[in-house]
Amino acid sequence: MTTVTLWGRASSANLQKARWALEEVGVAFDHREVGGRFGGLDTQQFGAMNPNRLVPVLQHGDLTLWESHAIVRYVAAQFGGGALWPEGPADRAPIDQWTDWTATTFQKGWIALFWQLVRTPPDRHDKAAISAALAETIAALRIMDAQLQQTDHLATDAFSYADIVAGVSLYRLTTMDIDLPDLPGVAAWHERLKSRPAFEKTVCISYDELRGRSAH
Ligand SMILES: N[C@@H](CCC(=O)N[C@@H](CS)C(=O)NCC(=O)O)C(=O)O
Repeated sequence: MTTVTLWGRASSANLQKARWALEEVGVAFDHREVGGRFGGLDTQQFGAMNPNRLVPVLQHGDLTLWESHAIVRYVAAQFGGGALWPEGPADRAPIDQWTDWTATTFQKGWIALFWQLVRTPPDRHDKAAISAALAETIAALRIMDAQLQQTDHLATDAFSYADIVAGVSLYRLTTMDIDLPDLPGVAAWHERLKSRPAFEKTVCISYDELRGRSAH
């Protein structure tokens, strides 16, 4: 069988999406930790794989792929057998919709919040930026909550790759020092995701190594 190699440190939220998807579909893969404290993104070899010098990168045979959502979609299409991304256009569309929304809207707030609260050293915390990012995150979570009060998972009742790309936020959002409003739909979804071994294994990971590391 053609080898699958996943490049990127386990503490990266974007790497976690790819790793979670690979674990869900049960394909064997070689995980090489690079980036952050591991370094290795400035080599010629890595630059040839991803000119952005960011993780994750996935290799499968002759294919080398970067951008976490494209990787997750490839894993779903290649190995998922319809489990993470069904075949029909109308079934796929809401999954793609929530995934694009995560990329363009949800992530903007929650990742900014994580950078402000965890990755920026406390003496450089910007209170205005923190409250703006928190407000943006809560506004997005309320949109998700309204949906999740109607469906068991983000796009439909069934688990899909949209749950992966958005769900990697949950461990961090619930362990950072922030006050979130009551979001019963999101809370029930979080409980459902916690029952998936791949979520526990790939997402519920300490991010202590990132504290105060605003450089990369
Ligand atoms: N849009 C890209 C963003 C990738 C990205 O920002 N990766 C970060 C980690 S989450 C990275 O490689 N940072 C440099 C490092 O870890 O050293 C994706 O979704 O894959």
